[in-house]
Amino acid sequence: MAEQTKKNFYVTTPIYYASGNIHIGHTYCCTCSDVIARYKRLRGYDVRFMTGSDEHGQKIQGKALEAGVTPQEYVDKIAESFKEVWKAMDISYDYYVRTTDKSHVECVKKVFTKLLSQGDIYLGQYKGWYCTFCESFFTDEQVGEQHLCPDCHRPVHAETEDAYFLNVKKYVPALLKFYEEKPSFSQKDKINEMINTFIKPGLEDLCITRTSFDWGIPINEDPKHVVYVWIDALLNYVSALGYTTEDDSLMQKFWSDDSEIIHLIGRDITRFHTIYWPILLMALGLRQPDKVIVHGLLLTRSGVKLSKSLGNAPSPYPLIERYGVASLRYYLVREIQFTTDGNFTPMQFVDRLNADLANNYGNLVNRTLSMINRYFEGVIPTADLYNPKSELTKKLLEDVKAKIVAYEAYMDKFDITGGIGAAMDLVDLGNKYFDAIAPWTQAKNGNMDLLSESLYAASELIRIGSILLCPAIPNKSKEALDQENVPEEMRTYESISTYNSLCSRHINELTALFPRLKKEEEVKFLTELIDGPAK
Ligand code: ME8
Repeated sequence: MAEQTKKNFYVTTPIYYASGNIHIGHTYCCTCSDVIARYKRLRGYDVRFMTGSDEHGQKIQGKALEAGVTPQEYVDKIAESFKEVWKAMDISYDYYVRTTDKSHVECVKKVFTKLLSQGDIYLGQYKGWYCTFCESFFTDEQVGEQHLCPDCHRPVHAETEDAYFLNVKKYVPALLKFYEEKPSFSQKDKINEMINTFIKPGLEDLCITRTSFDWGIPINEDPKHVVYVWIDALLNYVSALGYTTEDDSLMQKFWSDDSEIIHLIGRDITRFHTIYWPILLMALGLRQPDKVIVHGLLLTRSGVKLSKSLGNAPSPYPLIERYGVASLRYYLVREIQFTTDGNFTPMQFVDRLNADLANNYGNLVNRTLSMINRYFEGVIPTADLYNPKSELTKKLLEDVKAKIVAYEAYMDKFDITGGIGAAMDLVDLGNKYFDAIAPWTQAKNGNMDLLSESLYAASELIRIGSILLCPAIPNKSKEALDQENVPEEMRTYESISTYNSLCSRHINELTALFPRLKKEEEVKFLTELIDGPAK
C-alpha cells in the first residue's frame, strides 16, 4: 500500500434548490460524494464534507406564494426535509450550508463590496434572453433561432433591466492559462466544451443582480438590487468555511495549500463551476479547487433526464423502505458509471442487487459463517495465512492483494464505480475459492487442516471486503463485521494487509444481509414507482 501523509480534504456537493423535493437524481450526487468522503476518512485524511440548500430566487419566491407562506417559512421546511433525506441515505456530511444563513448572507454582501470597490463589478443594463427555469440569462448565439435555453431546452424570453455585472471578460486570458496549466482541474472533454460553447464565441460579463424580485440578498450599496442566484450559490463553498467572518480557521485549514479541494457536480451546472467560479476566486485572490468532478445524470429507460419538473424522478424513500439504504446506495454507485450518464431501469436495479449483494457478498458471508457454526461451533478456526498450506489459498491471497491495489488506484482517482467494482471482485474471489475447495467435501473427508484454512481465509476475505465496501454500504458492511465479531482495530484500512487476528474468535448471530429479490415482482413495483400504475 502506498504511504499516505495526513492531509486535509474538502469535498462538496452542489447546494440543491429548495424549490421541491429531493429525488434520486440528487441522491446520486450526495451518495457519490459521501463515498469519496468516507474513503478519505478511512485513509486517514481530515475530511470536511459539505452539502446544503440554495434558497433564494424568483422561482422559490413564487412557490412560497403558491403555498401561502413566506419564502423563509417555505425554505425552512424544505431544508429540514432535505436533512431528513440525507439522514435516511446515510450521508455523513460535516456541515449543512443554507444560503439564508446569516453568515452566508454577510459573506455575499462583503464579497460584493470588495469586488465593487476594486472595479470588478459595475452597474449596467442587461438585455438578454432569460430562462425562468434555470434562472439564467443567455446570449443570442446561445439561444439560437428558436430561442431555447441551451441548458434545459425550454423557451426563453427577452428581458432588460438595470443590473450589476461581474467583469468576467477581463479574466478570460487568465482562465484559459489556468485550464492549460492545470489539466487535472476537470475532465478534458468538459473543459473543451466550455471553451467552444461559451468562451470562443465571446464570454459576456455576468449579470449578478436583479431588481424584479426581492427574495435574495440585498446589496448594501443599492438595496433594491438582490444578488442573482449563481454568485450567491457559488460563494457557499467558502462561506461554509467562515470566509469573511471573524473566525475563519476552517477556511485557513480547508481552503489552503495544505488541503485538497474537490467539488462534485452534475453536468447541468458545469459552466458555473468551471468558468464563473474560477473567475470569482481569481477576483477574490483565493486559490482554485483541485478538481471539479462532473458526474453524469440519471436518465429514464428512454434516455430522458430524471427531474423534478418532468415528474419522472422517484423519491428515494420507497426504495429505501423496500430494499434498504445500502442497496440503493450500492446501485447508484456501481451501476451508473461515474462521470457518464446512466439509465435508471427496474430490470438493471434488480439484477445488480441480486448479482452483487445477494449472490456474491451476502452469499459469502452467509455460507462462511454458517459453516463456522456447523463445523466449529461458532468459533473461527485457526490457520496461518502467512504460510498457507494449499496452493489455492496462496493464489487467493495473491489475487486479493492485486484487487486491493486496483481498488486503491480507482478510488484515489475518484473512479468510485471502478473502486467499488474492484471490492466486489475481491468478494467474488472468495466465492470462487470456496467452490474450488468445497469445504463441505473436506469436512466429509475429515481433511480438517484444509477445512480450517479455507474457512479462515474466507473469514479474512469477508473482513477485508467489508472494509473496502464500507464507503459505499456503511451500515451493511458494519453488520457483516459485527456478525463476524471483528474487533475495532481490525476494521481499519491499515489492517487489510495483515492476517491471523480472527483465529478463535466466537462469531455472533447470523442474519441474512441481503435477501434475494424476486425479479418479476420487483420489476413491477419499480416500474409502477416511475411510470405510475399500469393503465
Ligand atoms: O443546480 N441525475 O440545484 P439543483 C443525477 N442550486 N444528478 C442529478 C439529477 C439527475 N437526474 N438531477 C439533479 C442547482 N441532479 C443549484 C446548484 S451549486 C453552487 C448550486 C444533481 O437542485 C446533480 O448533481 O437543480 C445536479 O448538478 C444537481 O443535482 C442540481 O441540483
